[in-house]
Amino acid sequence: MTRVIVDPVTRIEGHLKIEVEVDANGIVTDAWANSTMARGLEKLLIGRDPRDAVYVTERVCGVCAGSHGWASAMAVERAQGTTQLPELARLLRNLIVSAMWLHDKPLHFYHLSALDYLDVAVLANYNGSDPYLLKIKDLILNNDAAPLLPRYAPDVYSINDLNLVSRYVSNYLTALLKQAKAKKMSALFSGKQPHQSSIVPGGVTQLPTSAQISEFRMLFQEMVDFIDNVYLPDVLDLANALWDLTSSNVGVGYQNYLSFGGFPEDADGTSFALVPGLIIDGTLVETDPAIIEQNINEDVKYGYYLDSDGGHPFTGGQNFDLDKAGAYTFSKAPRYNGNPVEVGPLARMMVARARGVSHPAIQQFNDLLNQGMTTGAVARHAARALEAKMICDAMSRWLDELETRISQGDTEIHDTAHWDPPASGQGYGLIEAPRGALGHWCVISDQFTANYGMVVPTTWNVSPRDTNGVIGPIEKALIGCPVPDVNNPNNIVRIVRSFDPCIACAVHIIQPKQKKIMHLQIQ
Ligand code: NFE
Repeated sequence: MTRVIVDPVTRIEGHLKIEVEVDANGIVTDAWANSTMARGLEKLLIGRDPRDAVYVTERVCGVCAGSHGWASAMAVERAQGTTQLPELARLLRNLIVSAMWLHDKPLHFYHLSALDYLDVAVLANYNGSDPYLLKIKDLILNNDAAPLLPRYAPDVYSINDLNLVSRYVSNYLTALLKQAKAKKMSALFSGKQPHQSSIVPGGVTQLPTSAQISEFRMLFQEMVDFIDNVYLPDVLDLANALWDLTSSNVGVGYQNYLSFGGFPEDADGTSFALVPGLIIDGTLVETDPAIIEQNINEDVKYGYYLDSDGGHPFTGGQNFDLDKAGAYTFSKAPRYNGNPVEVGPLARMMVARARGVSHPAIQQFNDLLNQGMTTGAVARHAARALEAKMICDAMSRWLDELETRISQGDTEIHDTAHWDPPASGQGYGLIEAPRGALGHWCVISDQFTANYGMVVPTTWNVSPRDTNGVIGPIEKALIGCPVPDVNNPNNIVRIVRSFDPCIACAVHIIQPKQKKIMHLQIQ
């Protein structure tokens, strides 16, 4: 048995340490996911006005900030007893947040994971005329090409075809420019990005002008062209090139998948562009988010928390026990009725399939499964990319509807009756963030926040063992992973990054007076 440690897992958000045991045949037999930061963010909210939570929780992350703001606004709205919003508010929330999904998806593929599969050093032989690729060739020849070069030596799965590598690296650079455009789309309707300032309890604060809508539409069209003609073909061609990787079961995890439902399609938020549902052991067992919510608990046996911090998110806490015996991570272990559950694009795709949702992207995903693609690392990339098509189609509809409503004289973007929180009560907000199911839980007492809970997508995926010894989804996906060379555990980082973990979201940190909480040794 050999212990292999990857610490930190780079090219993700935040600090994650992965530890695995590899047997004599080069196969992973056990795994531990260790989130090396703590999140004290919820504590900041206690004693504050519940409406502050929209803007405080957004600061958890620079990528899915609007999703947190929205979940937080929903929690306060539900505490008021409403899920009804003005139609324009629904459409604008959908567009503000979905534009950030268009920013997020290429970011993950090109900048956080495609390089896992490429031998970028072959660009030293580049003979074309693209000035950017020539610049990168220069950097490679001068040994100065980080972060483009992979962390570990290329292996049998690494693509070293010069044409393919040139294409992906060139599009890596293009994607940087496109991301800025997607972010601008979101900022046009929300004041600014990455931390939007329009979504508040009761609706949104900004009705866009016709000039802003036109600019949004123009940028949207550019993003659709990029997704159709560059991003999607790049992801699917990579998936095909890596068919061996898929058929060898690399990264297949639990067949448990959860979606809370994303982007409401009606005013009371009961039908969704991305449908809700829960699959356990491959079977769809529930479709009602309100029932799913009641059966979520966080286990803290292996997290650095007081035992009393576990349980349902309405009653959980954030009190650290850094000397707890057996603990190895700052992540709690969310469970549905005791089951670890994968969340994210693959989970949404599996739920949509199980619910019989009809869309060409789902059909294409089905075709890939029928051709033998397993639900592992490459399937997560394929699902994430194909979902972009579903989002673009929905955005096109929302944009048309927004323009039609405004042209008919509708200006109602906020319901002031739902601005003031109740003196006491509690509510939850469940949505889909890019990385999966996101929930906020808010308890209000004497007009102020008495407790606040956030169970974010990465907390589900990166969760540790629970009281029953059941390992978390990423830990599970690592079991069986081939590691032919323990000094170059490429497949481990490929699997982990296919989940697109964001540790900043999962386990944020506060360091009062810069007091050192942990010392990290970079290996
Ligand atoms: Ni920091 Fe996030 C998303 C949320 S994390 S990116 O998507 O919520 O899991």
